[in-house]
Amino acid sequence: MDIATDVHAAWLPSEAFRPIGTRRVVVQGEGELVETVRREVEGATGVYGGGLVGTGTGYDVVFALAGAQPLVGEAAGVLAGYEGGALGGEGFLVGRVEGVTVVVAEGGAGLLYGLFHLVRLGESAFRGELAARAHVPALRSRMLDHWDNLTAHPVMGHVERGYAGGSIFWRDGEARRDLPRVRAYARLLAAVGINAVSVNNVNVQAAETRLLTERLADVAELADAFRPYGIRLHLSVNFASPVVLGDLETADPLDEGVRAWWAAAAGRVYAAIPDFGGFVVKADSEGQPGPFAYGRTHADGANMLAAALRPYGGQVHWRAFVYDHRQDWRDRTTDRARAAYDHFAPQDGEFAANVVLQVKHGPMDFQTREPVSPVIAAMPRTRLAVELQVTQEYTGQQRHVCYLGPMWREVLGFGPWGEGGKSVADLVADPTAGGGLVAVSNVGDDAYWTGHPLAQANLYAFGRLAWDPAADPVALLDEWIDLTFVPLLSRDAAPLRSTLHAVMDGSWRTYERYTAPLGVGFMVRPGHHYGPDVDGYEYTPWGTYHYADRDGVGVDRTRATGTGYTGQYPAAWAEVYEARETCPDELLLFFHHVPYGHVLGSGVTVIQHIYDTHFAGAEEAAEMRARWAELAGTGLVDASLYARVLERLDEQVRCAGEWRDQVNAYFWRKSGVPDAHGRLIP
Ligand code: BDP
Repeated sequence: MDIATDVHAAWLPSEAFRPIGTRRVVVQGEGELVETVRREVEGATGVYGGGLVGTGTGYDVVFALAGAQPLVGEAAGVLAGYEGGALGGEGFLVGRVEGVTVVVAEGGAGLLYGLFHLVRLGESAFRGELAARAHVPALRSRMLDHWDNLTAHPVMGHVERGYAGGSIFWRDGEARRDLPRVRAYARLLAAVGINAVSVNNVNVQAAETRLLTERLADVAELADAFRPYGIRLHLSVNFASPVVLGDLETADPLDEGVRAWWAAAAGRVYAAIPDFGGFVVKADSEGQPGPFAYGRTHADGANMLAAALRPYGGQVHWRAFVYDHRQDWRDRTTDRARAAYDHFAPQDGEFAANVVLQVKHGPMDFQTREPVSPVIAAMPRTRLAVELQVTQEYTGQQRHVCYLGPMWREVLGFGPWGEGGKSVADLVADPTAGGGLVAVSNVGDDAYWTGHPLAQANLYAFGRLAWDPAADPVALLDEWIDLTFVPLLSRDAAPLRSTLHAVMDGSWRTYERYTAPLGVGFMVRPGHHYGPDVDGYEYTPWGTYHYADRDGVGVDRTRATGTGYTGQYPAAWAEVYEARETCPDELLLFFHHVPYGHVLGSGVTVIQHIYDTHFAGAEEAAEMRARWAELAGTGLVDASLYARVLERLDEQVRCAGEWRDQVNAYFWRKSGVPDAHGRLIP
C-alpha cells in the first residue's frame, strides 16, 4: 500500500502500528484502560503477524502496570532503575533492556500514553538500548471544547465556528449515535494526550438544557465511548437552566431553591456518569444569562455550581470571556480589551477550589496576533486555564493553511513578569493553582475530520503542547508527518516532508502578513468573520476598532493618554507596552495610535510596512500553492487529499489577494501616501 486509503485514521493509520504489530507483546495489569492497550495490541499484532503472548514465552515488548504481580523481570528492572518523581496516573517510563522494550506505568492511562509513545517512536523503539526515561504530562488537564449545537443554529449551523461539516455527536436535535466514529475520535485524542472534552456549545440553546434531564442517556453514551481512552466528558450548561426548564422562577445563585436544583441535577448526572468531569459555563457574555441579572458576582455564580459538583469531584470551567458587546462606540475610553481583567481580577481568591477560570489567551478574541491576556498574571489565588482556538475562526477558517503551533508556543512561553519569571505554561501547569489548557475543537463529520486536511496538524500540535508546552512546534509537525503520511509510503519521504514544511512552517506569519496589520486585529467581514472588510466592525458596538483616519491608525491603550489597558500588566510589560519605542512592532497598533509615518523598530514606516507585508503575504500564499502543486502525480499523498488541499490553496491565494488589495487600497486612500515601490494598489 502506497497511500492512505482510510482517511479517518488521520495520525493513526494502521501502518503506524506495524513496528508493534510484528512483535510479541506482553501486557500486564488490570483495568479498563489496560484493556484498551490489550485491544490495541491485539488489533495491531492480528494485522502484522506478531502476537499478544504470556510472560513465560519469548517476548519483544512489555506494557506493565507497576503494581502487576509478578512483574516481568525487564519491567521490574526499568522501574528499579528509575529515580525521578512520581509518574502519577498518566505518566510512564520507557526503556529497553536486553532486547526488550518496556513501558511501565502506575495507571492505565499512563500505559495507554506509553503505547502511543511507542507508535511515535516507530522502529527506533526496538533498536539498541534505551535508557529508562519518564514521560509525565506537564499539565494535568488537557481539554477540548466542542462548540457543537444539538440543533442547527439558523446562522451558525451545527457547529458554531465549525469548518469541517456537521457535529460528530448531534444532528437535528438528536444524538447521532455514530459511536464507532466517536470512539475513533477518542482514540485520536488520546494519542495526542487529550484527557477531557466538552461536547456541546458554550452558547447553550434552550433545548440543550435537557441534556441535564431527559437527554442524559445520550450524554452517558458519549461518555462511555470516551472513557476507554482516558477522556472525561464535560457539558456546557446554561446558567438559567432552572428557569429555562420551567422548574423555578429564578436562577439566583444565592437562592436556596436554585442551589438545591443544581445539587439534584449534579446528582443525576453523576448517577449516569460516575466520572463526569463537570460543567463549562459562559455567563453574562454575548447574550448568555448569568449572575449579573440577580445582582450577584461571577464568584457567586461559579461557586454555586462548584458546590453542586464538589461531592463528586467535578469542576466548573467558568469562562472569563465577559465583556459588553453593546458598548458605546463613540466613547473612546471604553475598551473591550480591559473587560476580563476589570470583571475578574478584583475577585481573585473568591472562587472555590474546584472552579477553573478559563481565560482566552488574548484579551480580545482569538485574533491572529494579540498580546497575552493580563488576567493570566493577575489572579494568583485562582485556578486558571488558558483557552486557545484550534478551530480557525479568525485564521482562515480551514480554507487557509495556518499552522498555529508557533503562535501557541509563543503564548505558553510568554513570561508575564518579564525575564526569569514564571511563564504562562508554568502557571497553568502548577499542581495546585494550574487549570491546564483548553482549546476550541476544529473537528466535524468531514472525512478528514478537519475540512482542510492540513488543519489536522493544529489539533495534533495542541494536544502535544498541552502535554509538553516546551515542545518545538516544527518538531511536532515532523511527528505529525511521520505518523500521518510516512508510514503509508514505501519510498523516500524527504520530498514530501520538505513540501509540507515549506507550506506549513511559516503559514501563521504569512496569514498575519496579508490580514490586519501590526496586531490591530479584526478587519474581517462581520458575522461569519471570513475575508477582509476593513471597516466591517468600525462603527458598531462590538468594541473591535482600529481607529484609522487620515493621520494615523491604531488603538491608544496607554495609561498616559489612552484607555489605561497597559496598566493591567505587571510592571515589566506595562512599561514595554506603554512606550511606542519599546512596544514590539507586531503589537504596535494594538497598543498605540500612531501617524502613518511613524518608523517601526524594523526601520520602515507604518504605512510602508502595511504595503510591504500585504504584497509579501499574498505572494507567499501563491508560493505555498506552487509548492503543493509540485506533488501532483507523484503519489506521495492520496489523490483526493491532494485535490482537497489544492482546491483550498486556490481559495487561499484568491482570498490573500483580496486582503492585500482591500487593505492596501484602504490605507492608501486614508493616508494619501503612495507605495515607495510603485506597486499596483487598486
Ligand atoms: C467568539 C465567537 C463566538 C463565540 C465566542 C465565545 O465568534 O461564536 O461564541 O467567541 O468564545 O470568538 O464564546
